[in-house]
Amino acid sequence: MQQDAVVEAIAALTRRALSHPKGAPDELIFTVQALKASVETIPPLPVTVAQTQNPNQARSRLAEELRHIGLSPAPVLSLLYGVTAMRGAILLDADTLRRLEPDQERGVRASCMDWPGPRAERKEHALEALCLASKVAHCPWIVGELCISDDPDYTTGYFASCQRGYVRIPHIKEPNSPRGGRIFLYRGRQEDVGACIRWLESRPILVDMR
Ligand code: PML
Ligand code: MG
Repeated sequence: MQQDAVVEAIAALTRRALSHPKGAPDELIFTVQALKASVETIPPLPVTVAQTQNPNQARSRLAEELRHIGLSPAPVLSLLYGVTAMRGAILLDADTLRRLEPDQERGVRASCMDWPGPRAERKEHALEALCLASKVAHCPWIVGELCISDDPDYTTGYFASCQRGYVRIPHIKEPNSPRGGRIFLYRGRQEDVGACIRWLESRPILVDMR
């Protein structure tokens, strides 16, 4: 039964990758691992929707969210709006503004999270992002996350943190823009960066979306 579910999940992911709006993939890589740690179940972040009508308003809203968590927006936003084509997120020290990813081309990929229940065949941007953002906000060293989708035709982004919840931000970029990426804001000791990255990449989390 579980084996059938693994086969079906890989088939569904393959179909999805082959019909991605960014075109045909160069390669598909799947990793199937037995879990070593127990799975933690967490609630999703509460969702609100900003009333932004265009990219300027969206950028101002992101700035406002950064100020709420005590950060100066300009350097964080210029980094976010400069990102294209990273597989993972930028891990940014919220206090020193130093980038902490060991490989800056790849970034840090939040992974190993899911929600129980059926899945649509095509990418469900908002649900998948809420699942990821809920895991990331739950990470002990992360104080906030900013996201612009790198899918050219998807123009809703978000800011997320435990304090502010999941704030959807419509019209964050112009349609057909290749721009997009994520920033995870880190607060902690330099010697804990490795533990934070392992937590984001491999701690198994279920987000109870019901
Ligand atoms: C939303 O609709 O709530 C934001 C979704 C962001 C999707 C990011 C991505 O493409 O991975
Ligand atoms: Mg993407």
